[in-house]
Amino acid sequence: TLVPIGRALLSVSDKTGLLDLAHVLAARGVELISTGGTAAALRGAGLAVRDVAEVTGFPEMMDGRVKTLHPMVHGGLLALRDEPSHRAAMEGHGIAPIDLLVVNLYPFEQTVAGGGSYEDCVENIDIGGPAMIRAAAKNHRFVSVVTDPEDYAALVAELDANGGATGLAFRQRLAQTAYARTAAYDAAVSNWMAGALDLAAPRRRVFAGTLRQGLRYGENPHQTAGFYTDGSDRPGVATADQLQGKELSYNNINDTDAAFELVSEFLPAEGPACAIIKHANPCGVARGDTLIEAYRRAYDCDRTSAFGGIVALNRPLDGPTAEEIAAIFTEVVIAPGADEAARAVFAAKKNLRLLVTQGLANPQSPALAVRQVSGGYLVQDKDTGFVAPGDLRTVTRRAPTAQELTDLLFAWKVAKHVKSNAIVYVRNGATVGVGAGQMSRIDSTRIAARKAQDMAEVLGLAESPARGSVVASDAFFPFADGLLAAAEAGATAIIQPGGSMRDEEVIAAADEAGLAMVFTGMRHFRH
Ligand code: 93A
Repeated sequence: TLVPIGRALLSVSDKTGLLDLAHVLAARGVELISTGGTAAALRGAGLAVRDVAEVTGFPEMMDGRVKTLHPMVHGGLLALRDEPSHRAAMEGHGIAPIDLLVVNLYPFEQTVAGGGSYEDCVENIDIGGPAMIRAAAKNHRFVSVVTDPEDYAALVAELDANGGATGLAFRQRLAQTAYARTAAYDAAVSNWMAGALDLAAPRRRVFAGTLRQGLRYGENPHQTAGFYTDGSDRPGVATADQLQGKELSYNNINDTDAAFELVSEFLPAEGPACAIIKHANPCGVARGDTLIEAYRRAYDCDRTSAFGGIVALNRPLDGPTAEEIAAIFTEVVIAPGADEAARAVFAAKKNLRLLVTQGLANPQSPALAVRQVSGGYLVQDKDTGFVAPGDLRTVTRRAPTAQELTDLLFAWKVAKHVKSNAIVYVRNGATVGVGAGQMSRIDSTRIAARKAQDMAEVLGLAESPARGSVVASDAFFPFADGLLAAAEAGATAIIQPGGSMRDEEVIAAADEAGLAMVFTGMRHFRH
């Protein structure tokens, strides 16, 4: 199954590593064929190369749209070398076999991410490249196809190990990678078009990513896992730079995403904010006059759970805050930057992972959310719902005070990021009790109140910080009991979607208890 490489076609947009590879091939006596830009680069390095135009007998035409789409190329890639009729066709038409194809595609994803015009994006849809990749991959019994500069070293190693030939298993691996690449490429094109055309409900969508890193294991050690990017270049865990620390785990990435998406709800201009996440739920979220104050207040909400947590900040990490965070065991810190002092503090904490993003995520920017079910995928618009003060409807006799209103909106933003059923107690711009992921709303309400009581005990407070707090509920209270439990815990105001059959009963109970309650008209389930 060893196939010696006699002839190679090189056609690459990303010229990284090209010359090194070409030198190795040339030294092995491989004949090189290339398209315009690639051929020019090779000639510039003193390598002998034949133009594809000479092989096809046609010039590259139509702005390069047609260069390699020709039987002299595709026949050389697709012919079965051991099939007499194929050999006869090759001989009859003067088609020489191509044993190695090295192609990477027009930078479509980068053009989209860089905000290219519609026409620019269209022009960057590569046609000839994917056609060759798919042809070569189909014929992997004879042809090696490399689609990523990262695989050049493996190719060279394979040639070294086999005296200039490749083995079948190696070619099969390359072919599998090749189809992953063309699938991801076409998915990027289709998704860009869906976005550019602003198609409403997701229909006939496709999802494919590009491997960013293999992971040591998945949610549990007996599960394998990998981390893929979707090419969209959004600020977030998939595009962040890891400045230091151990390799991110599957759970780290999941939690870091939750932390960063949540803290991104708080505009830096409105002041520092911090979110601490455990198991994808916030165990503390707070604003502060300074970043360190925001962190301390978030930490105080649930010091026990914050241990080994993920910390997200809405402003660049500074030295004092870094010092405070480093004082307890923290898995990951993610922030839109980190100054010199902060980096110096963390340098002493070798395991602590520090991720730096290019700005915050935009919670209103549309995206698709995909989840797997057995045998399929569930696809929906990401929850970009946003409630402005003007959207609120006061339904009780008493309207919230200015301070209550600020806290209600804060609590609402946090509740959006808590798994349902979500109940969030907030006082003065900091969570004081979070009830997450319970099967009944009343349980979440009770748990949140108990967490507030725990906070009082841990911090040695005279009373539960739920006294004088406000409460957000991610969906309506189906009965008055949840609301009454919140009132009993000391909450003075409530934000919830409304819309229950028993709204009147719930409103009456709120009035009875002297609470202020506002309806958002929008719910934030998160499962
Ligand atoms: O415009 S294309 O779709 N038509 C083609 O026939 C074709 N052949 C190769 N794009 C085509 N390519 C692409 O050109 C390759 O996939 C590669 O990305 C690029 C290399 O062009 P150059 O060698 O001129 O830099």
